[in-house]
Amino acid sequence: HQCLARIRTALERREFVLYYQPKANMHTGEIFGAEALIRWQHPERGLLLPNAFLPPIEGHAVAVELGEWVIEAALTQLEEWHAVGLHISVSVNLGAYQLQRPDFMDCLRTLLAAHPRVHPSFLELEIVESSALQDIELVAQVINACREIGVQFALDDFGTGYSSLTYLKRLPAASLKIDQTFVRDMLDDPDDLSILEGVLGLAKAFERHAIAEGVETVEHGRLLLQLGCELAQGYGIAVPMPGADLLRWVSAWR
Ligand code: G
Ligand code: G
Ligand code: MN
Ligand code: NA
Repeated sequence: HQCLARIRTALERREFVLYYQPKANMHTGEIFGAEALIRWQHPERGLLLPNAFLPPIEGHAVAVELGEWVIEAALTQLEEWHAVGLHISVSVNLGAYQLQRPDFMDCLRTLLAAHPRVHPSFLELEIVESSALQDIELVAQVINACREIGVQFALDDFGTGYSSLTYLKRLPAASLKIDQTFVRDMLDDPDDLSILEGVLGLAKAFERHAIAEGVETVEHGRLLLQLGCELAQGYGIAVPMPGADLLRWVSAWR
């Protein structure tokens, strides 16, 4: 549990930062949002990716504190961007555990109230779909409560969890993020292309937005547009970058 204490110290020392990966509408060229991705600027080990420090703290109180810090930091960044005329939305990744805590809505409302200049509709919460949801009904209630105040939801890594279709059916999330594994190989692998087409059909039938992740090349983008998928995120558009770089990047885009 040295690890848990070290994370808490890192929070106090402000060693965490959010990187942002732009999301584009490939049809209009608009940058409509960005996904916040946490990094740890570790004084000895350098910039650490979430897989290096999130899994060991999952389910511990400090993970909740870190999750709250992420939402707080994203709202602060939104406030700054909106003040300079960059009216994009930000999505943050939420562990299933955090979402199912009884005080989650209170906590979210408190964070939003501290940032009155940001309309809640600019905040989106991504549920990492591969993490098991203990109580789907509770999560559905949380999504509905969020919808009432304007906060959006997306099912992340859609298609890779063991109960994607149940989640699609039971959770009223506005968007599906198509997992990058399907997108990456769709040009060469007919199975992945079929899955992609199937997910796009489901998104349409259930009236959800579909956003393709892992769009790495122009060819990927072109095929996605042919299939009717306009929204995309991936290295082919931009890699995740510090918040301070994003405004400049958006100005130079196209
Ligand atoms: O940015 P990167 O590719 O290293 O992210 C790896 C994984 O970490 C992704 O699956 C992403 O969902 C997750 N992740 C990134 N930032 C956060 C965060 O702030 N909170 C949680 N719970 N997961 C995150
Ligand atoms: O939350 P999620 O699991 O979707 O996190 C997205 C992760 O994928 C981030 O760690 C991000 O750095 C990474 N990523 C984003 N775009 C691309 C891409 O085009 N290719 C690959 N290989 N990884 C990407
Ligand atoms: Mn995500
Ligand atoms: Na994802």
